[in-house]
Amino acid sequence: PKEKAPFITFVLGGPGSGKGTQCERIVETFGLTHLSAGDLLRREIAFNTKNGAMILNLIKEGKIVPSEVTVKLIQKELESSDSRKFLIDGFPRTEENRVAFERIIRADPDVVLFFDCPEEEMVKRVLNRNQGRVDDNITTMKKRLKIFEALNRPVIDYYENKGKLYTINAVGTVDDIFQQVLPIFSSFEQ
Ligand code: UP5
Ligand code: MG
Repeated sequence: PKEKAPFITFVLGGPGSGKGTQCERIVETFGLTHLSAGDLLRREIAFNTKNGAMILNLIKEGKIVPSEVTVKLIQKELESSDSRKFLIDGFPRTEENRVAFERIIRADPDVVLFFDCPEEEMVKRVLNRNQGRVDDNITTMKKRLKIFEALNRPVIDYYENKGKLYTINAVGTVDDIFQQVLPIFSSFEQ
């Protein structure tokens, strides 16, 4: 008999909306395995793999890495993990990403979280982060916001129409925001 499909959550939201921060809280409380697409891509840059330089150039411009590359990195993590519950953070960013995931991984998300945050708040958070990310500067941040609005909105609308989207008001303290996230995962625990 075929193994039961994994429980997959996509975590969406603009740059600096708090995806990574909330994922850490979800991991602590519910034990899901966190896969950040951005972190997987930055790891390729750090290890100077064959796609590293190309990825760096795209991230500096806030542009989207080819779906094939990102999906393959996610696939490797899914397949090498013993976990059956995953948080996929910062992916899919485009309709093309979404379709590539469905084609290559042959799975659909069970839950899609959307951290809804005003642009001025996202800009403030990103510019205050100070962790040396090559894309945390005002010029790149403006590009990231533009690309988010243009390309991620259709993905959000797609999951809204499928009834899988949970929109979270991403303004407030980390705790306030997590209080909105808690009941979503509680409802999926048996
Ligand atoms: N912070 C968090 N919560 C806060 C709160 N409630 N109040 C005040 N401050 C709060 O948070 C950002 C900052 O805000 C942190 O300093 C945090 O302490 C503080 P974080 O949780 O890091 O937000 P997050 O949404 O994860 O922001 P991030 O910058 O990681 O989002 P992006 O979506 O921009 O970054 P990502 O790493 O996903 O992608 C980077 C780039 O990689 C993309 O621009 C793109 O070029 C490329 N990419 C692809 O091409 N394809 C992919 O599939 C994924 C990425
Ligand atoms: Mg992040």
